[in-house]
Amino acid sequence: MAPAGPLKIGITCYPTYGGSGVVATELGLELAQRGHQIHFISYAQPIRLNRSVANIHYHEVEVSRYPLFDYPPYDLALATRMAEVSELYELDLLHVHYAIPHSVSALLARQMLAWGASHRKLPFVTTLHGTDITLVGQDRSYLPVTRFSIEQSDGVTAISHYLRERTLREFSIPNHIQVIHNFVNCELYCRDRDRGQSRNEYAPHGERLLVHVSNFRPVKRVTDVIEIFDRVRKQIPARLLLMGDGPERSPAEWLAVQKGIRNDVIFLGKQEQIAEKLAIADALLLPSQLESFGLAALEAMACEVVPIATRVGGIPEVIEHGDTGWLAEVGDVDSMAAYAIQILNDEAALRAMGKRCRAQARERFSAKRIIPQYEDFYRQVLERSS
Ligand code: GMT
Repeated sequence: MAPAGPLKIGITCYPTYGGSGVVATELGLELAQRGHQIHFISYAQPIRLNRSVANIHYHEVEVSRYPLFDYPPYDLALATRMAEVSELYELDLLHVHYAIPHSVSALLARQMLAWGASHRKLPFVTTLHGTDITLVGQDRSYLPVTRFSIEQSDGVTAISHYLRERTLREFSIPNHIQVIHNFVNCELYCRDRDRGQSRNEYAPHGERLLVHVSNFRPVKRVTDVIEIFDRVRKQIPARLLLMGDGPERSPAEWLAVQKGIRNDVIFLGKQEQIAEKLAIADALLLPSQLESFGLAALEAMACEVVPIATRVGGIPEVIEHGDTGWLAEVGDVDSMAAYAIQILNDEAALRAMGKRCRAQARERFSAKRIIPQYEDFYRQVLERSS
């Protein structure tokens, strides 16, 4: 029987700036607010866990360094800590975000506890986020172990229908995969000018403000962001804010210099409080090669910021072309610029679309709507495993 009241859940994720870590952390915070006991188990404190909150606990995974270990075995240290924390705090289940290597560690932890003196049951849920399937999982050196650990999971969720279909197709796994879309906290992500950074600081002469948020990996096509902005900038006074950092930042900076628009392109680096900056923008540029969901677009939409993105992966599940943003083919910077110019030139249409974006975020992707889906899913998993 699944426990009737609050659950004790261990959450593991990449604690740095990736979208999966953000989703895992926000999920933990939302669950804690609903009275569940949440135990984060990771090598560093998740970045958005920057305040002390009731019902949240953090357990750091220490990885021993030894001269023999050219590659310190984090996966094993994680499995050990998962088993230890589960036993000490009597966890009901583990929820791992991003299959590699977290679901392998969870599988080991489950085996260790089942084998141990207490014969404890420790079911685990794996949430697939994207590159764990679409890029990393396709690498032959990871594929068999990733497929195995997904198959062995007691429950599997995917953040979009696109990712679910692709996983079933390319991994040929027999599991049921439940789609639970990503969510946004609409109280935090909103167009609240008093709380936010002043728009004047970035757009002192009433320029339009465009924004991009990512980890600046090649899949994000950050140089396309600059190309789009350059075209927009030729037609209307505008400035561009870029949040995040990664390998494509330097090529993007150089392109902005070459185009002669360096002064209107502001690289802010990694930001902890992106809601405040999103809340002052007009449009978001997300010209990615692939997005299984596109959390940045959803967070922008909650702030009434119109997303202009590529028609790839799970993005069409989030943005309705022409109604709550604009979609174009990968690399079609001319079309994306044309959409931006059209909407930014029409204040009434921009604000009306912004309102529809927020309505869509609230109605389909709010934390209030999505978190109960996870709670139900946990209880189903616990029922099945009892
Ligand atoms: O690739 C990234 O942007 C990071 C990656 C992650 O797992 O940290 O993001 C994936 O998960 C996000 C949260 O669920 C999704 O919003 C992103 O679309 C997805 N990225 C890709 O599919 C490329």
